Order: sequence, then structure tokens, then C-alpha cells
Amino acid sequence: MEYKVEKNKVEILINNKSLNIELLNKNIIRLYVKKNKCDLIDLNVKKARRNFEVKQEDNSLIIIDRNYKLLFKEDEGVSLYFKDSYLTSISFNKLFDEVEKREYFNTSFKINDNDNIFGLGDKMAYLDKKGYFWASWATDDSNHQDELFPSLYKSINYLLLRSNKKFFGVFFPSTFRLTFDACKTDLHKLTVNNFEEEQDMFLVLGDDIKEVTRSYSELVGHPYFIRMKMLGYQQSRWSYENEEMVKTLRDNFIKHEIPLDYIHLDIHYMDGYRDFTIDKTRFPDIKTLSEKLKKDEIELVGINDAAIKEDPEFDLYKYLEDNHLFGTLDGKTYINAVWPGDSGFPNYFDDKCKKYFESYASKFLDDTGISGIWCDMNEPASFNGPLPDEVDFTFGKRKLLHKEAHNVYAEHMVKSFVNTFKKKNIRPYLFSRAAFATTAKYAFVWNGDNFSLWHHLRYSIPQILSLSMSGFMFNGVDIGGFGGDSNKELLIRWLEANLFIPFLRNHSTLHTKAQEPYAYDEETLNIFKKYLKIRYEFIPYLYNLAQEMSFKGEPIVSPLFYHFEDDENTLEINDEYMVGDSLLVAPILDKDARRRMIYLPKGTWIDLFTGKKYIGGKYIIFAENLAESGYFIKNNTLIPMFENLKHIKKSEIDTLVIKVFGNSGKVKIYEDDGETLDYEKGIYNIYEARVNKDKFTFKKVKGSYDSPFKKIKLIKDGETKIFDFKDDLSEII
Ligand code: NBV
Repeated sequence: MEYKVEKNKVEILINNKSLNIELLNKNIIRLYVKKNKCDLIDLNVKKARRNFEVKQEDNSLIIIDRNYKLLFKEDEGVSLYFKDSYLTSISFNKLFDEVEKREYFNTSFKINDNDNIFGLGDKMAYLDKKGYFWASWATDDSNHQDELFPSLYKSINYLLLRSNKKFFGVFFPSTFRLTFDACKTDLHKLTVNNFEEEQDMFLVLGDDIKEVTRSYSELVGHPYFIRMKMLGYQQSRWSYENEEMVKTLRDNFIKHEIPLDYIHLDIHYMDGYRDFTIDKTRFPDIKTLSEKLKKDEIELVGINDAAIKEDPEFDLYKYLEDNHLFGTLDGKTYINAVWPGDSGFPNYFDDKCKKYFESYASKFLDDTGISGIWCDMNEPASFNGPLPDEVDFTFGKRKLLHKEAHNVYAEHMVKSFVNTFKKKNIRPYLFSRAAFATTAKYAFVWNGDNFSLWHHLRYSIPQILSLSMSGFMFNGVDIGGFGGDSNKELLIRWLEANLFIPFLRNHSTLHTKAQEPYAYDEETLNIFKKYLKIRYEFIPYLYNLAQEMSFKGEPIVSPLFYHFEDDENTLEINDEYMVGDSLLVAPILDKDARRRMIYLPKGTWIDLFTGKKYIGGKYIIFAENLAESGYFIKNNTLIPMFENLKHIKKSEIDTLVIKVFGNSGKVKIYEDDGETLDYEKGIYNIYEARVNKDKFTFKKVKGSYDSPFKKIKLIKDGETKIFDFKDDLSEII
């Protein structure tokens, strides 16, 4: 067997081709026949020297590293081991493409009966993707239902596999269309096809699922750090279409004392669906409107579609056209139809285009007082058939055809707006419908157009969790459902089920029944208030997790197996989730159901509402009436909380509540101003709170942020003790 070893790389020569194995660091190996340029995405590849040995034995080549081992056999491909556990065998199959008259490789992974295939982002499916066919090709199909639709809005080429009781990841950096036959054709083969390029992949390893997830998140980039306010409740519909409707919405929330942080403006606020314009007949003075709302701590988010109306009178269109900054076909601006009618597709890949959007949007935010940008239709979606493969988005000096650009178009769109916010020293409020695997560092995501259907509520859990395990840890779905009419019970159950999901927004489509918390009856309103009170109490707990997400690549919400991977029962659970490592959510997801089976992993769990303790390691039957959902806190946990909030304004919150579940525990609490980038300069605090039976200690372990806290309220066994806020406290309680 012919091979070459060079620094961290082993190149094996087979039939005039070479298979390259690069040992990047202790957790990541890159395997490729032809290396992808990766110039459309930013990867964070940390290279570290590895001391490895290469030896040839019979007809195999063995690469032995301290952490992993790869064994290559010409007819079998590469077998991968992590610390002596066999994970999979990867084979490269030569195929002949009849259409293109050329040879290409697909890649197969050996999958055993008890192995699992997780990951792949936003699919409308259960956590384990085994048994189906999937594709990465950003698709706007608002009628998508269930596993029948292989591709959705996002293209997240990440597989989180579990083999031999060990988790590991595989990431494909190609932005071309990819398909994944997840043991559909062959029960023991996961086959990944890329018809345009020969495979290039990153194998992501680790001692446990947490290490794998952290390593993957680091490779593609940790999700960006959100504003604390973004954890608040958000109300949307297509559309609150004029100033009157927005004011009435605000009045209703205030009158009914329902917490609210953001109102979303859908496409009607624009002038003829031109991006970054305002329809002056509907919103005669949006700046005054947004300033008035800000007095109540409510902010506006505005939608922004990817394509730009073809209108020579429209300065944005004119600039892009004059500067050749639209995608072209046969040398001319390519036009298709979207909401504004005939529209061009900006070449967001071009730096000049990005810069122009950055400042255009910046001026728009200043002029209107709008606080956030909601990026839609950026697959890119089009009404007159799909964009032809050959539409060119020139990238630097090279042609970039739509077939390569499509899956990463949204990423370059949102990238244009990151500095719009950062230059104002504020964290972006930027979210997107489409995304590539590497997009979470620029924008968060929601799941697009679901329906007000019970099984879409059920899917919302594995969808959100799959996104979370695929690097998109700040995400959510339209609660209540987007398409179709919601109803009282469905809306309430959706709120209960998604109560701790990072992005909590109620949204619905045109002409559907109203879905605001007060739209049904007094009971619905009161249930909403009850639950949103809990959500707002948990803001510091969620914010702690948001910080860990951005600093370390830890998910906010996760499937149970993320925290209990040795417990095989957790692998089958699609209807419960963990929030951090201390809160377990087990909601009702079926119409008329008033009880359900809940799996509680090992340990003691405390019902959030009744305080009743349950011993885990088994299933329980649990009653959940309409206003009762299953939320369980791990025994001996301290939860940092706020109280009595209707909106989140960090600088005005003067009391930190610490609630003890059980009789002891400790927690780290992260604090900063909640909105600026000052944390990047180290302006934040980290506290450590501990309760050991009757002793309470609280101290600052790090930081220079000037905290507005004045009091600490400790709640234990139903009793409340209040202390003056100090950096170092030690009390007998
Ligand atoms: O802008 C209108 C909608 C929006 O409400 C929704 O959230 C997006 O996913 N948008 C899609 C375009 C129309 C879809 C039918």
C-alpha cells in the first residue's frame, strides 16, 4: 500500500486518487478525497500537534493516536475507533453519474442495529433520523409535513451518531446539495451523497456527548450571545399591519398585565414590500411609535426579505443594480418573483454588498427605532420556480453558481447585518429562517411555517432539540402554530411545552383566528399569565445557560440523553427535554389528554408546582390538567430567579432571588448589562452561591460589572430571607 506521512497528515494513494487523513487535534479528524476550499464559511479549526504512529499490517494501514485509531483496508475503507471502542467503518464508493458522465464518490457509514443517527438540524421528525431519506437543500415548502419532506429551510450537514454506546459527530462542509440515506435502502448503511464534490468530512470525537457537542460547536462557531431581553415573551402575527393594531396590542398586554418584550412587524409594515422602508399610510410616524413602546420596555422587530424589488426608483435596488451586486444569469441581473413582485437576489457574498446593507440597515434602525431584524425568504425562496443552478453570485475572483451558493445564501445575508448592531455596541437581534451549519454564530433561527396541529406541537420538541444538538442552541418555533386556526387547548399546551425554549414567540399567518394570550377567554389569559410569570422568574437561569452556550458551546435545552447518556431509556424520549442540567420538562402533547407517562432519570426530582418529590430511574404516571404541566427540578439545586417582571430591563432589576430545591446545592451566576458587547472586554460578574443545610454563602468570584442588585432573597422550605446584596456573604439561615 502506498502512503505518505507529513506532519499531522497521512495520504493513502488508491487508484490515482488519494485519501487524506488529517489529525487536527485530540477530538477532530479531517478525512477527504478532495479538500473543500471552505471559503464560503468560517470554520474554527484548532490544530494541535499529535504524536501518532503509522504502521502497515497485512493489507491494512493503521494510524494510532493516543485518543483514536484509524484502520484502512482497501476493500473496506476506514474503521474508526475512539479509545479502543469501535465506532464505524467509512467506505468510499465509486459511482458513475450517467447525467454528468463522470465518476464520483459517495460515503457510507456502517450502522449497527442498536446505533442511532441524530443531528441534521431542523427536520420535521423525531430525534433519531434512522430509516428515512434526508437532504440538505434549503427549501421553503410551507406545506411541509412530517418525515416525508427530506429538506426544510436549513442545511445542517451534521450527523450525531451513537455507536457502541459512544457518541461521535460527522460534519460535511460542502455547501452543495447533499443527501443522506439514513439506513433507508440498506438497514446497516448510512450513505451520504454529494453529486458535485468528492467527500470531505470532519469526524468529531470525545469522551462523551458533551465533549463531542462542545468540539463541534467550537468548529462551526459558538452561537452568538443574545440580549437578555430576547429571553422574554414575543408576540407576532402576519401582520400587525398598522400603528393602530400595534397600539391596541400594547394596550391589551398592559391592561391584562401580560409580560411582553418584543412585538414583531411582518411584511405589511413595508412600502410595497421593499426592504427597509415603511408604509407611511399604515405607520405615519414609526419612530414616535417605537419610542413610546420603549417607555413600556416593549421593542419592535421588523421582517426583512432576501430579495429586493426591481424598481429603479428604489435607492437600494438602484445601488445594487448600478454596482452589479445582484445574482446574474447570462450576464444580466437575474429576476424572479417574491412578495414585492419582480425582484433581484442581492449578491450578499460580495463584501461591497455586505457593507452597503450593513449601513443601509443601520440608518433604518436609527430612523425607525426598530430593535431587531428578522430575515425571511432567504433559502432563497422564489415564486416563479426555483433559481436556476447557473445563477452566478461572483465571489471574489471566482464564479459562484447558485448550486454551490444556495445552502449558504442565508448565512451571507445575515452576516451583512451583524455589524449593523455591533457598531452600535449592542448585541445583534438577528434571526433567520434559512441557515447553513455555520450560521449560529451570526444569527439565531426559528423553524418557519408550522401548523396549528397537534402533531406539529409534538414535533416541536424533537425539532428544537435536534437543532440544539446540531449547533443551533438558540431557537424556537411559532407557538400556537403558524398555518391554520389554533384553539384554546392547543395554544395553552404549546405554551406549556415550549415554556423554557430559548426563543418564545407566538406567531400566526394571515387571516387565521387571533392567537394572542387574551384572544380566547379569561381562563386562557390566566393560564398564560401563570406560565409567563414562571418563564420570567427563570430568566437568570436561562441567561446563565445562554452565556454557557456562547462561551462554551453548551446547549440551553437538550434531549435527556445529553445529560444521562449512560441511561439507554433516555434514547427513546422525544417528548421531554432538559433545560440546563437541573430542569426537566415533560408536557402534554395530545388533545384532551390529562395524564401522561414521564420518564425521570436516576435521582430525586421535585415537582415545580407541588414540591412533591419523585424518585427517578423509572416511568411515572403524572396528571396534568390544563393549567398543570410537568416541570421537575433536580433535588438539591439552587435556581437563580427574578421576580415580578413584566419586561426585561436588566439595569432596573435590583433583587436576585435564589430558590433552594432540596436542602443544599450550589450555583454559578453570570451577570452583565444584558445588552452591550462590554462583556467582551471582561465587564461581567460571576458569583457563586451555596447552601449547605443551614449555611448560605454568596460571593463574587470574578468580574468588574457594576451590579444594580441591592437585595438577595433566599427562598428555602417555603421561607424567605432577605439580605443586602454584597459581594461576599455568609449567613446562617
Ligand atoms: O412574511 C410572511 C411570512 C411570515 O409570517 C412567516 O413567518 C415566514 O415563515 N413569510 C414566511 C412569507 C409567507 C409564507 C407563506
